[in-house]
Amino acid sequence: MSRQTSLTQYLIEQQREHGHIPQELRLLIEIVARACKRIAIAVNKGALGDVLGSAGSENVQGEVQKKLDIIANEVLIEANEWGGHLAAMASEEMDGIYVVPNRYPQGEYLLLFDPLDGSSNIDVNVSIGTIFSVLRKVGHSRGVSEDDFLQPGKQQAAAGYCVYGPQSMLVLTVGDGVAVFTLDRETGSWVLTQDQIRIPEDTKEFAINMSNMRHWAPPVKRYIDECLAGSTGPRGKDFNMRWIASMVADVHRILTRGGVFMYPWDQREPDKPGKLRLLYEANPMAFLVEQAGGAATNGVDRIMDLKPGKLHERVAVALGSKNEVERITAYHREA
Ligand code: FBP
Ligand code: AFP
Repeated sequence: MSRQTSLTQYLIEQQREHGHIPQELRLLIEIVARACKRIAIAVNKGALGDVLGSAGSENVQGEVQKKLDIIANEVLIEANEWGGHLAAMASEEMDGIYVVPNRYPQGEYLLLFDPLDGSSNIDVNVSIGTIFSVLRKVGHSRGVSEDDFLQPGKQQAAAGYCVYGPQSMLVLTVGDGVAVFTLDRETGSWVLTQDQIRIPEDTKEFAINMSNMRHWAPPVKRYIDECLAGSTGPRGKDFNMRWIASMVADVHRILTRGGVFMYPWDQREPDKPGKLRLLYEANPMAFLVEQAGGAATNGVDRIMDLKPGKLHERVAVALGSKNEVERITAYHREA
């Protein structure tokens, strides 16, 4: 039997041989991965663990919280607060930042997460996930504030997601390509199953919520119209469409076989740049996609160059196969 590489081994090699990550970051990622394992177990139990359905509360963006949103948020906080590697955490499900309590040592890192992405899929047994991003606290000021989190995505030290689907998988970048780990339920280990994954530069597959078509801006409409025109249209090829409505699952497909994912601005809420959150969703996914050779923009600018103005900032997203994202971006610039 060939020897398997565990997440721990992979991270130790990244630390020791490649010098990519300090020990504190390695330990922090291991704790996040352990928390994701607990969330995976809760997701798998479903109704048997009484984790389905609404919690009867709303988050800061006015969205109804599911029980699993709250459970996953608590699991991530509990697992990470005592480790000594973090100064604070921020979550899509919490109004403000969560500063590591005084009873624990404070570290230099900041952890951001969407504890349970794809909430509308929880109760229908479709893939959902956890997305996370790690920043280093810059400057040596004592204490930590929301401002410390407002860094552009290009400053991320690590990012990843865990997808809870037919298999639970952890997809990670520490800035040295993208590695995929599959949860071995018998041994409880994250096992490396793919490394240095690459997104093909061209694709014939797009993912967008087509029911919003009439609300899109002209460049997005133009791009999708051209895809839909098929082999006799300007693109000269037939496109396929996929929309899982879990960003984690849609991005996972794109990392696996290419494609483009879009959640654009729409005219119903003209003052809102998009639906997805820059710090918890767009930045970590952009880091992964770029590390796999793809691209990620808000239609005009590279997502990871954007300077966040606030914690729960939203952003339009176009990411995936490089040549398609460049085409979408060019259409926006021409407009
Ligand atoms: P949540 O954070 O509320 O789960 O919203 C994010 C998300 O579920 C993405 O994962 C997904 O791509 C998108 O919303 C689906 O949106 P829609 O329901 O408009 O298709
Ligand atoms: P398979 O039997 O080849 O899996 O096809 C059935 C199916 O996957 C079904 O489950 C889906 O609803 C449908 O095909 C998807 O079809 P498109 O690929 O045309 O979207």
